[in-house]
Amino acid sequence: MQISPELRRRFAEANRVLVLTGAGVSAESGVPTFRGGGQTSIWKGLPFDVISSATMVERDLPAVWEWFDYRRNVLASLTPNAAHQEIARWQDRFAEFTLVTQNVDGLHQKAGSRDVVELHGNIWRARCTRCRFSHDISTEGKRPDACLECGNFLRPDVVLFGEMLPLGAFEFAAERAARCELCLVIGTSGLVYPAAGIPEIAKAADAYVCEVNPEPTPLSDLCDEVITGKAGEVLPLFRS
Ligand code: BV8
Repeated sequence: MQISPELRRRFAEANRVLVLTGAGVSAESGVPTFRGGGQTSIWKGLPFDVISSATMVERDLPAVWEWFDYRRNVLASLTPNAAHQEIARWQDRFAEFTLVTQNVDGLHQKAGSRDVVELHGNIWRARCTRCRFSHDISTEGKRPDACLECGNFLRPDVVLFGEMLPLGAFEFAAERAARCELCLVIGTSGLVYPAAGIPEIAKAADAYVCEVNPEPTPLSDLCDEVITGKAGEVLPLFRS
């Protein structure tokens, strides 16, 4: 498991860098991934992409809340790992640094990363199903039963399957991907779109694309370099 001299040179010389992360970057913090098995891939007999879907919000909002309350409880005691910390160190190292994440766990921000582009929202927020007012539910204790503004139902402020991404988030990430010189794809199975399209945009714009993952993904073939390993072990190697 090592970083090629080419990648080390590019990392040292780059002005514009984009990082795309997925659930794998939080795995070493103890956050179960979606597709690596683990106890979250099936919830009460429903595959996670069914419970985490737009139709379930209409069909059974209490079940959706039960799933997200469970996940918030799992996340509450977890902390950023070496991968989150290394990425946070890159924040001010480049003229233009863009961190795009598919994760909803907030661990990048906890590690000190700023201006994180959250393509799939954030589990520590709830939004009103009617007026879209956003509520912070990151503190301990009970979340509000209803919107504090208009009294309607709240839902997790997370993008579920079949739902549009937050307005402008993907467009901004795509614009940065089209300008970056180096794109690091860390801990994602590359299966969910439009997020998985970000490295494709970088590649089409002649960026050097590098994947960090213990196993191959559908994105591996488009990458200039694949580092097979865990993010928490690989990313500190960029330091030396
Ligand atoms: C959209 C939030 C436009 C909720 C998530 C039918 C109708 C509508 C859309 C579609 C459709 N059919 C297909 C689509 C598109 C769909 C999609 O892509 N489906 C896929 C599955 C085929 N996309 C959407 O629906 C998106 N919206 O397209 O809107 C639209 C709208 C309406 C109608 C038409 C079009 C919305 C997608 C967002 C869904 N929400 N999550 C929640 O969190 O519960 S997606 C979910 O998957 C998570 O957010 C997760 O982040 C994301 C991607 O997974 P990964 O992050 O990659 O995680 P995964 O577990 O898969 O992989 C982990 C990787 O880490 C592995 O490779 C593993 O090897 C590696 N790893 C493990 N340990 C480590 C490691 N790597 C490094 N270090 C380690 N230690």
